[in-house]
Amino acid sequence: NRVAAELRTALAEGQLRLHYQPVVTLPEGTLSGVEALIRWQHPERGLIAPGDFVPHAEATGLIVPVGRWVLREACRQTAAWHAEYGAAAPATVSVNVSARQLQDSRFAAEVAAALRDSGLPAHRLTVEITESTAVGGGSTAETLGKLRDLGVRISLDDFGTGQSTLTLLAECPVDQIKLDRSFAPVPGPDVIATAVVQLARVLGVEAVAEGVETPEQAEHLRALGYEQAQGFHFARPMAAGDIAAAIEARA
Ligand code: G
Ligand code: G
Ligand code: MN
Ligand code: NA
Repeated sequence: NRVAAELRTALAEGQLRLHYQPVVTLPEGTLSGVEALIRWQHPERGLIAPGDFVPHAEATGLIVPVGRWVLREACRQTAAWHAEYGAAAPATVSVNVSARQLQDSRFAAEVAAALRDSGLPAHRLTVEITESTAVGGGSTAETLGKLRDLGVRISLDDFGTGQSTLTLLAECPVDQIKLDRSFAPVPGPDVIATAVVQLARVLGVEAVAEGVETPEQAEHLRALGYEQAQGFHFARPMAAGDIAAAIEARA
């Protein structure tokens, strides 16, 4: 179809971009990592958000080459920040991956190649999966095991919204849980926010609160025990150059 053809052109002609949203520590607000988020700089339609093309890419299988580009670009950029800024650079980069990518038996080898070619140490890469990604079948479980063997970190995204997340945690060890942004509002359903941070502590994994938009939400989540957060209150997703400017402003 037309979108698929245009996406192939986008890949071939370099129209895809990555923006990076800071993840910060609570309560300090220090940069602890970034999440890479794809955009499409379309020649006629301007900057297109992932929600408007990632589903097409998934449906057509183009998410496999698109995701390969995302991974390589995120690793390259993060290695470059480390070369330039050392310890002031974001410690980790998180990359969202789709079920189709994890089902591809070549995925772990592609991750290994992206790390090797960029020089980024494996522990600086976090792969974000959702519940639906992780129960995708195929060689998914095997792939996740291979990624952990490489030393890549796994984060369970949008946590708290699914149906079988607890089963999943038992079967697939992760390094981080991201509380879905629907649980950030105060007053809100903080039974879930409380349970998730306690679960993370019991499992010995990091807990990140997402979608934090106000100082009240940040303080509330910190008081519950969240040690990291992400959201418009701290910073919006931004171009790589703006991340560099933010690092330089603090240095
Ligand atoms: O920026 P926005 O809120 O429109 O993002 C919508 C969704 O797109 C999010 O759930 C995010 O995880 C997903 N997304 C962003 N970048 C990527 C990417 O590089 N690959 C995949 N598979 N999903 C992405
Ligand atoms: O599904 P995932 O968690 O990967 O989605 C990340 C998306 O959430 C990004 O597209 C980002 O733009 C969006 N996002 C980040 N911070 C906030 C926030 O504080 N509020 C809202 N509503 N969306 C946010
Ligand atoms: Mn995510
Ligand atoms: Na999320």
